[in-house]
Amino acid sequence: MLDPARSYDLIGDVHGCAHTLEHLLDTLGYRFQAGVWRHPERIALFLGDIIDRGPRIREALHIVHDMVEAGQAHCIMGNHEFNALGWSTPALPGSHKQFVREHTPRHARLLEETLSQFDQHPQDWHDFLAWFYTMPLFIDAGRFRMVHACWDAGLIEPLRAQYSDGCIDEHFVQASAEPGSFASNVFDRLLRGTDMRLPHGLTLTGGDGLTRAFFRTKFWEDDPQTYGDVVFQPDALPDLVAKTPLSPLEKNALLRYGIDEPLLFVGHYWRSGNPAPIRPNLACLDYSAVLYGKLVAYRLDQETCIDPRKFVWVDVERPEAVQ
Ligand SMILES: [Mn+2]
Repeated sequence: MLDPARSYDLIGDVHGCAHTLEHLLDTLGYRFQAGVWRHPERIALFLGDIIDRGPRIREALHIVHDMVEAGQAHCIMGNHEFNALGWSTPALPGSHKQFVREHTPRHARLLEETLSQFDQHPQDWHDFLAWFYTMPLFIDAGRFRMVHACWDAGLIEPLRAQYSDGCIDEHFVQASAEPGSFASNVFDRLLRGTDMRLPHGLTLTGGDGLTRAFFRTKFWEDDPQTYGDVVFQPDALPDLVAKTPLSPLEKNALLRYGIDEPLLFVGHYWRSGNPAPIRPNLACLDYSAVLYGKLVAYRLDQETCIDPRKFVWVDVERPEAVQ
C-alpha cells in the first residue's frame, strides 16, 4: 500500500482543529493547490480521530478526505470514527440493542459536536460515514507501522487474514456490538489500547469529566512491577494504587511491543509536554491539540530509529474557536 522509498509526515489526532491542521501543513511545506493540500515530494499519514470535540470538524474532514482522494495522504481509523459508525449502524436483530453503539447520554455527548456541525449537512455526513469504511484499522509499511492506539499482532494477523487491506465493513461493525467477539476485541485493542481495571472497585474521573473504572496501560514495558509502572494516561493514579504490585497474572496479560520490531506510530493518548519518542521504535503523536495542546507531526525519511529532532508541531492558540 505504501512505497517504502517515500518520505512521509505522520500526523496525530486532529479532532476538528482544522485551522491548526492548515497551520501544521503549511509549516511542513504543504501548499493549497487546486483545492487540495499537497507537498512536492511527501505524503501525509493521519493516525485517525479527525472528528469530535473541536470547532471545525466538517472542515477538518474535508481537508483530510480531499488529500486522501488526491493521493496526497492516507488516513487510518480512530476510535471516534469507529464510534460514529457504531452510532449510525442498526444493531443485528435479537441483540437487545437498537444501534451498535447505543444512544446513551454519554455516547451522545462524545459525538454531539460532530452531529451539530453536520446538522445542516446531512448528505455530507452520510458521505463521510461511507468514507470511514475506507480507513484501514492499521497500516503495515514494512519498515514502519501505524495504528491508532495499540499494535497487537495476535489480533492484527487474523484481522489481516479476513480483511487484507485492514478496512472493515458493516458486518464487522455490527459484530463489534457483542462484547468478547473478535470484532469487539479488535476495536477495543487496536483503537482504544490496553487497559486494566482499578483495584478495589475504585473509579477515576478524568480531565475530560468522564468517570472510568479502568486506566490505560503501556503496551511495551518489558518488566513492570507496579500499577504505576504501566499507567499511560494524563490522569495520575492515586498514590496507593500506583504502588500496588502487579500480580503474575496481570503481568502475563500485558502486551510487550518489542524494541526490535519496526517503527510504530500511534495517536490517541492525550500526551502533554514536548513531543519525543517513547522508545527508539515507538512514538505517540497525540498531544491534545483540541485541549490547547499541540498538533504534532513526525517527519519520517529512511531512518531506522525515531529521531527526537524530527517532531514538528503547532501550539494550539486558545481558543481555536474564535480565530
Ligand atoms: Mn483516540
